[in-house]
Amino acid sequence: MRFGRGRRVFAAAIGTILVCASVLGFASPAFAHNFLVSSTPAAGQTLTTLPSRFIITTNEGLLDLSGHGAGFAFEVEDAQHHFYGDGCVAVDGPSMSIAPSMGAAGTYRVIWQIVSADGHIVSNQYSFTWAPSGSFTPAVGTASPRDCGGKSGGTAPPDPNLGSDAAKQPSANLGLVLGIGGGVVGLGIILTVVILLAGRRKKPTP
Ligand SMILES: [Cu+2]
Repeated sequence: MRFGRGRRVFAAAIGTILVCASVLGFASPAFAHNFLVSSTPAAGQTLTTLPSRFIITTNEGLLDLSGHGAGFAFEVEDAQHHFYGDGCVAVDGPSMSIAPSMGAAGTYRVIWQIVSADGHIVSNQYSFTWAPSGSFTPAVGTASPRDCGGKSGGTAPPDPNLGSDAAKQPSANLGLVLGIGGGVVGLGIILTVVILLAGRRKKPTP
């Protein structure tokens, strides 16, 4: 059976679209990382009293495979680089929280790390101001952040439901996403050329 040039081009285009769609469709869930929706204390907030918990809330359920926050971290650091709290992270649905502990009034930084729904680790940080109203006894900070006796922090255990590569990947950045997107487009172009050349070669010689 012989295809006309128009049909070959059409077939090549359809093939390219199918390949790109399948690769993109497979790759995109790997980049659906949880993102911060709200927090206590909030970024830039001036905190005057201690809430019952410090909380980081993300857009969807977190992946706490160990059941005790392995891979999760919620560090509170003062301007002198002292850390507060025991580092024991409680994970509940889209949120993680710690028992609050604060030192003297001043500027503080929260450094947080979560395990996304897809098994990837995402981390970020923000600052807030601590200005306790009334009487407050400052806690004593530690030189390095506590990790709840080794239970929290570190890397997340690999998810048996995920491919081993996916579970070990660090958080994706825009460069990686663009790189893969570029690779997919490049693959599509190569595939189109190959199909067109193959079609041309099959042409019977006069
Ligand atoms: Cu991911």
